[in-house]
Amino acid sequence: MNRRNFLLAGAATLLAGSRAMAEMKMDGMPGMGGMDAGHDMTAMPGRLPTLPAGAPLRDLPRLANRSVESGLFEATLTAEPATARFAKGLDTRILGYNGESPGPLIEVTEGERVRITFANRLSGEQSTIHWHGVPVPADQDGNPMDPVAAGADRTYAFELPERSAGSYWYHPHPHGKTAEQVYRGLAGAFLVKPKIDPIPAAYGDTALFFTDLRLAADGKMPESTMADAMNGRVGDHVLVNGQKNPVLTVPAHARRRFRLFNATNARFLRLSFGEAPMTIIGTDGGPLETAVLGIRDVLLAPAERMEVIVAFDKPGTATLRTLAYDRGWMGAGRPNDADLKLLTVKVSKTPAGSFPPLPVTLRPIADLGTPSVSRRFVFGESMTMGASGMEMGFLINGVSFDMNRVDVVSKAGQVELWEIVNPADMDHPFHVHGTQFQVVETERAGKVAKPSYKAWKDTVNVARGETVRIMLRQDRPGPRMYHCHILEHEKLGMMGIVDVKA
Ligand SMILES: [Cu+2]
Repeated sequence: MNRRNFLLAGAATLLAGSRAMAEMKMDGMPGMGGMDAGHDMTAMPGRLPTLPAGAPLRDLPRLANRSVESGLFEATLTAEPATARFAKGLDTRILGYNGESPGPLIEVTEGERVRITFANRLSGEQSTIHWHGVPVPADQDGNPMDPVAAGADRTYAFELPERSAGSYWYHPHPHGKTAEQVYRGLAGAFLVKPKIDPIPAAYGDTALFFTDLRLAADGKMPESTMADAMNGRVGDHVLVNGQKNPVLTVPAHARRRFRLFNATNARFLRLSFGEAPMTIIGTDGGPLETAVLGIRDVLLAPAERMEVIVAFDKPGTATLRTLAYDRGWMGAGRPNDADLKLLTVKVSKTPAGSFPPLPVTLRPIADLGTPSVSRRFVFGESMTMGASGMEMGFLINGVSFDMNRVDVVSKAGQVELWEIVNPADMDHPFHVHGTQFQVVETERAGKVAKPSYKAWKDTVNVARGETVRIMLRQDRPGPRMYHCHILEHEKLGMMGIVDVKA
């Protein structure tokens, strides 16, 4: 899919709100032949590889700190082709950080300085590292405008502010190649620990990093199809820490802390531990003010994170599984997203030691005050005939991303109200670089709903037909990206630049 062709193709046919028409057109269109190749399970019965399940849940490998200086974290991340074995007897070529996918977990503490040298050893492709959600200066944030050429190195350096503890992640963000580099394996967890953790250590601290793998019969990751371009690439296997449905064993009455990361390109994960209730303690930007108890399921759109405590009171098996969620799908081949078993928790009969209660308050979350500027961002989807057949475009305020265009000029320290409007056919998770925001309200069919708790977030799902209003403030100058985190939509234009002036 070539965005330039799309732009040259002339006036786009705006199809927002006319899904039926889109589906009709997709059916007999030239250039649509490969739409579901390698993806539709029913088309090739028994031929796609099965992945072994049931191994003990592994901890993510950790990125070692090579610095001897206290308060400094120093390491190298090398992006390079690697080989993984997901299915028995089949080697899969992937992209890894330091040979691993997911990449090594980075664990640092608020107040520390970070110096990570990125070595780009991808063949012939530029890349960057974007520190998703981490408060870093604009020129250290791996924007597409600051590419690292194949074969080159660059060092990212930043200092983690006090009270920046949270569950963040890192992934490439080069122009036009983000989606492919991520689905081929480049993504990792970035934990910023608080100096004093309000969550009792007895709860543990387990990262569950979700990725979405598609394997062809020969063990290769197939190229993306037209359906992937439209809907985002959804795989056939949702993996946890690179494993299919691994097993975690806990004692009876255990309380466990999980950090959930949706690092998939386009998979919406509505997650439940079944009978075991969840308590939400944190979101994208770190801890909530107070824990939210008695939660049965949570929706994590692509790029969102959440921290939860799960109570395992019943001996037996508790399964982390997906529940149905309709995120809007164009054309045929809508994947099954319900009842995928992601993690099996075996709860033994032997009771654990005691679990101290959660503190009543976790931390204060300040109000941002009254906004002095309001802005409106409207998502759009378009379809045009180009030289190579039908081409999709994804737009914000009617335009496709242009690296050389500033879409919004803002001012450091200014409180703004952003209204994100989605009249289109699919949900679009909206992400802003450089800051955390608070969701003010969500509007659907004239009905306004306030969020049930206050939280810092860097990604919010804007469901089709919805308007989401967020309040934010950028504290540091420089250009920042905002975009849909279905990475194929980002690639096809659903991104803009806000230039923050000092
Ligand atoms: Cu999108």
